[in-house]
Amino acid sequence: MNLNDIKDPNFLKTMKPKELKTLAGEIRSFLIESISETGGHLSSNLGTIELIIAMHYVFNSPEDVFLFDVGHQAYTHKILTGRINQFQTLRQTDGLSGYMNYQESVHDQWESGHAGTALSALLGILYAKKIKNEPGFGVAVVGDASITNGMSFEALNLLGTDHLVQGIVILNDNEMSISKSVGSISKTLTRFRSMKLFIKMKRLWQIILPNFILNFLSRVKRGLRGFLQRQNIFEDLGYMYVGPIDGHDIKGLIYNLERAQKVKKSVVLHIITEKGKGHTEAEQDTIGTFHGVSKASSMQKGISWSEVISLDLEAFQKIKKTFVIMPAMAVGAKFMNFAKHFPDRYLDVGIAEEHAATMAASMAHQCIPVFLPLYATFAQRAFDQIMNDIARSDHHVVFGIDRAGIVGEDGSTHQGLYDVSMFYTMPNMVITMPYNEKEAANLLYYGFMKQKHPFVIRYPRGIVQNRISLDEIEFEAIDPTWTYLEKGQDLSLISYGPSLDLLLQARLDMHLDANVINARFIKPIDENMLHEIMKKRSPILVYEECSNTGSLYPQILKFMSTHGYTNRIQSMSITDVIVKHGHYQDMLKKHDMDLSSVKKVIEVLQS
Ligand SMILES: Cc1ncc(C[n+]2csc(CCOP(=O)(O)OP(=O)(O)O)c2C)c(N)n1
Repeated sequence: MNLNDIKDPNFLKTMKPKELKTLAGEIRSFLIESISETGGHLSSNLGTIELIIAMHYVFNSPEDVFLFDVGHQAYTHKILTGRINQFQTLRQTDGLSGYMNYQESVHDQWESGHAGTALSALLGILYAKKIKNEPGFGVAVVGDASITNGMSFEALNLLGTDHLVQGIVILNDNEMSISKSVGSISKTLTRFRSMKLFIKMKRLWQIILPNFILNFLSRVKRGLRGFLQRQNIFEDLGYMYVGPIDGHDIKGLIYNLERAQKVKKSVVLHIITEKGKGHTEAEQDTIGTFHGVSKASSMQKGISWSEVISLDLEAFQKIKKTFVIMPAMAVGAKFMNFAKHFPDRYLDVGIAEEHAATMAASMAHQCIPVFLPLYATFAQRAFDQIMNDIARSDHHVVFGIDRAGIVGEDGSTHQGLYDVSMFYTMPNMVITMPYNEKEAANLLYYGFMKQKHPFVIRYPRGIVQNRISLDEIEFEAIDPTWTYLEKGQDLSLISYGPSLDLLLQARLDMHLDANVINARFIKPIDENMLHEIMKKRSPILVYEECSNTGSLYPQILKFMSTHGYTNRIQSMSITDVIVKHGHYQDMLKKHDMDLSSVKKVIEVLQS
C-alpha cells in the first residue's frame, strides 16, 4: 500500500495478519530511510512497529487512549494517524515533533519527554473517563528502563489494586535503556524471559478451564510458584501478568491485546522486542549509539561540551579520586570512557534522578567527592532531593549540568532553560558556567579543591572550538570572580558561557567601546566588579540563554537597588515562553536572542 495515503488508523481493521506484517515491513523501511536523513530516535522506533500496528488494530484511538512513556518511540503511531507526509521535517523548525504532541493530532493524548510519567497519566485518563462517564480503554506503553523510574512505581503501586479502573500496561522490554538497563528489575525481567514455557502452559489453562477453577488455581499457583520460583512482582502488585510475548509477532500481539480488553482488572502485558530491529548496526548496538541518531548533514567538527567535561574529570583523577553517579545518560553525557577507565568510581543508577541526588548527598556526607552529571531538564525531576538533601544540608556535591540552554531538536520538554532559576533559589549553591574549555577544567578543579558547598558547572549542548585531548588538560587555580573579556567605557555587556561570543561579535561589528564581562560565577555574584562598572553610570545589558525569573539579572537589579545605582539596564532572556523543537539558531532568532537582536537592544540602550 502507499503509506502516504494513510489518513487515520481505521484502514487497519479490515487487514489480514499477513497484510499487517507487510505493512510493518514497509513502515520499517520507511523509518530507516527517513530517520537516516532527518535524525531521530532510530532504535526505539524500529522496536515498536508491530506493537503499535497491533494496538491500532485492536483499539479505537482516540476513544481508547494511548500513552507512550517518554514518547520517543511513537513514530509508527504518527504514521498510522496520518502524519507520514511531515516526516521529512521531523524535529526541525516548525516541523513534526519527535515526541507526542497535543497540537499535532487528536490521537496524541499524552505529552511527556521525561521518563516515568505514562502510568500516572494512565490513572489520570482512567479516572477522567470514569468521572465524565466516557467509554474507552487506557493503554500505556512503558519501556523496561522507564518502568524502573520512581514515578512509574508510585503509579504501579496504585493501579494494580484500584478496583474502580482497569488499565492496560504494555511493558516493552528490549533489555535496553539508552545503554543497557540496570538494576534488579532488569534482572527480574530477565528471569521472566526465561519462563516462556511456563507462560505458554498458563495460557493454555486459561483457555480451557472455567473461571472459578482458574481463581483457585491462581491462589495455589502463587503459593507454589512463590515456593518454587519466587513470585512475579506484577502479580504481587495486583495485576494480571501476561507474557512474555514476542513483540514482533503481530498475530500474537493482537490475540493478547484482545484478551487484555476482556480482563476485569489491570493487566501488565510483557512484550519482548528488539531495539533497532531491521537495522543491522542498531540491532547489534549494546552501547546506545543508535538510540538517537543525528541528521546526516549536521555532524559538526570539534568535540561536545559533554566530552570536554568528561575528559576533564578523567584527567582530574590524577589529582583526586572522584565518584560519578550517572542517571542513565552515559552515552549522551559522554561518560562511556570514564566508566571503562574507572569502573570502581562510576555507577549507572538508571533513570533515577531523585535517587541519584540523594545518594550523592549521603556520599558527600561521608566525605566522598561526588560528581553528578544531569541534563538541565532532568535535574528538574530532582528539585526536592537537591534542595533538601544537598543544598539545605550544604553537602559538597559537584554537579555537571549538561544541555544547559536551548537544546534544539528535542524541543520543549528538553529545554535547559530553568536550571539557573532552580539552583538560584537553593541556599549554599554555587552556580558557574565556563566560557571555554580552559575555564571548564579550572572550574572543575575549583569545584572539587576549593569549594565546600554544592557546586554547579553548567554547559550547553554544542561543540567547543578546539579539540582537546586528555594529556593537554591542565588545571589552574581560578578566582571566584568575574572577568573582562574586553574593556570599554560606553557600556557593559554581561553574560556567561559560550553566549559571550555573541556579545563579543556585537561589540566587534558595532565598533563598541564596551566591557564584555564573563560572569562565570553566576552565584554568588561579583559585587566588586559590579561596583566598578555601575560607578561609570554607563548602560548594562545582561544576556542569559535561560529564563530570567530568579537568574542573574534580578540579582543585579537587587544589587543596584541596595546600593542606589540607576544605570540603564536591559535583560535579554527566554522567559515565560515555551521554546519548541527546531534548529538552535532558528530558536535564538525566534526568541529575539540572536546576534541581530543583541545589536538592536544595544542600539536602544545607547539611544
Ligand atoms: C527523567 C528522564 N531521564 C532521562 C531521560 C532520557 N531518556 C530518554 S529515553 C531513555 C531510555 C528509555 O528506555 P526505555 O524506557 O527502556 O525505552 P526504549 O527506548 O528502550 O524503548 C532515557 C534514559 C528522560 N527522557 N527522562
